[in-house]
Amino acid sequence: MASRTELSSWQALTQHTQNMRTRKIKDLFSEDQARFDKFSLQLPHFLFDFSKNLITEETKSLLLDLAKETDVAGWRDKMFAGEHLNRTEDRAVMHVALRDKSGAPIMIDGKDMRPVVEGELKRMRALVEQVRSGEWRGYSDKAITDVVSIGIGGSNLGPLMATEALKSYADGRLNVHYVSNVDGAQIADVLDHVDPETTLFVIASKSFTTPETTLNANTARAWFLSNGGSEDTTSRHFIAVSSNVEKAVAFGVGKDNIFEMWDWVGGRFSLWSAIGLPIALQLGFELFDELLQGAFEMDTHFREAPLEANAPVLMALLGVWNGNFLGYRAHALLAYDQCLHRLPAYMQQAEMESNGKSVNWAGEPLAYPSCPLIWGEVGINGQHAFYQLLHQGTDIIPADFIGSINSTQPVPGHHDALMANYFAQTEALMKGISAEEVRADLTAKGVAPERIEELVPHKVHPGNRPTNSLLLNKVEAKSLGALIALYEHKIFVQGIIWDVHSFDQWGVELGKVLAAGIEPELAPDNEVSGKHDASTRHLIEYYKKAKQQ
Ligand code: G6Q
Repeated sequence: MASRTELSSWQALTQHTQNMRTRKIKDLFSEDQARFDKFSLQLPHFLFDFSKNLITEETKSLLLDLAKETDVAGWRDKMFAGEHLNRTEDRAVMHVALRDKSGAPIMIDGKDMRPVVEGELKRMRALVEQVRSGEWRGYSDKAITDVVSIGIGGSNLGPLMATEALKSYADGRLNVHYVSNVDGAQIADVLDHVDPETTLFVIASKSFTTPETTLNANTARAWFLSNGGSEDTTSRHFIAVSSNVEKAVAFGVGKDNIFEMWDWVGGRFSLWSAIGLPIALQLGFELFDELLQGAFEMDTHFREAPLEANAPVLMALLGVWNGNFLGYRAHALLAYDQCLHRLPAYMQQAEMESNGKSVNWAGEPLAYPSCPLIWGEVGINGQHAFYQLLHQGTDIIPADFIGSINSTQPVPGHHDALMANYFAQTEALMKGISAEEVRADLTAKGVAPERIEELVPHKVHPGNRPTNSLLLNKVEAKSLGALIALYEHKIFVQGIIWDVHSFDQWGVELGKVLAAGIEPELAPDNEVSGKHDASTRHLIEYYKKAKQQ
């Protein structure tokens, strides 16, 4: 297949970039009073404004040509039809099936999976109700008060992000804690704050072979057994979510306590499955179901809206425009809502693990960059930290600004103060401050002319820095579901355009095996392998020696 760079739409965009490089976004606004209407979309739970990008109607039309030439719509339909788009692992990519409320059959590998998916949701509901109502009892017949979710990566980031985002809706019936790091400090801290008699552990691991999770799960079980628990009562305190039932049983979780997930759900797309149990336990099943409902609404939009009014498609194309044609190699996610404080970490994984690839479907090196560096923070904190670089640094970093009209926890005077910054920053990043404006300002302040000339270059803000604004009505289960699904589909579309396999993660698999080889070498009596490079060998030896002193 021809490289993407040989497509006529790609070449037309390359050509078009030459004209656009000299343009200023702020001038595009002065030239077209209808710009906001042309470049924004009203979606069920939020407004998506992309007018502060360096684009014209011609840019949009050329980008849509690229989407058509790469057959984004055709590939989208193949994903929804259950084709094996995860080619290197030979699997379907069907996280959308987990939230499909249409009632239609969900065909995967020739089988209707709807009864299976709904059956598992039913089991989740039953468990959540039992635990939250107090019917589920611990070994000393007390009701559960705390849930400790043990899992890492895709089995942690989604549920953690969502429980943080929605915690203002929790009734406080259960406290949910997360353990992901193999650093014992994390599990030790959590175990210090829970009571073995009233704690339910959820071991979340699709493979059930992830060393970090296995070690944490073993530590949790040992702690349980040495604090009043027994083998006979383990089933009241340990449940598992996995596609590897055999391994979960071998660990000691009873079959009835194992919730299934399937190989057609990628880890980073799995919060909609039983991996989302901690979310449901904290919020109740109804709210978890609303999360699914919100995602389903976005799935429907992605499937049905024409490409020119399709939010995930447009968002993906804007990312391609900024990254591949304008050459901006990083993208920031800035959440102006405290409850979304884990969203950047979640999206870092979703985007970079999916599209951080350097060969195409045919296995050939890409002739263009794929996923940019994705990073971010809670916006207002970032303003007092790294926004300096966003405004005046040598790199231009496009950003998504995510804010809400209504706060989940209104405190008089706070929300408008927060949102004033949300609005101000995108305006400032676009407009910048010219030398003339700096001069006029300093002159009005009575600064001496020589001093003014000294200061001008330092106070100029070049502007022309692109941003998207996502304005939610409020962070609620449905809007959060829709927001996450928006990004999931953006990732899908970008993967198609970049011609990369978005649904495998061989770079993560490598990490899973490497440490296993080194760990035995850390034991005092064991040799450090001569196969290591000199740096790694010296570091290991230094560590071992220092530890023994
Ligand atoms: C996600 C990745 C990765 C995975 C973790 C945990 O897409 O594959 O982050 O989720 O490595 O894997 P397990 O769920 O198998 O423990």
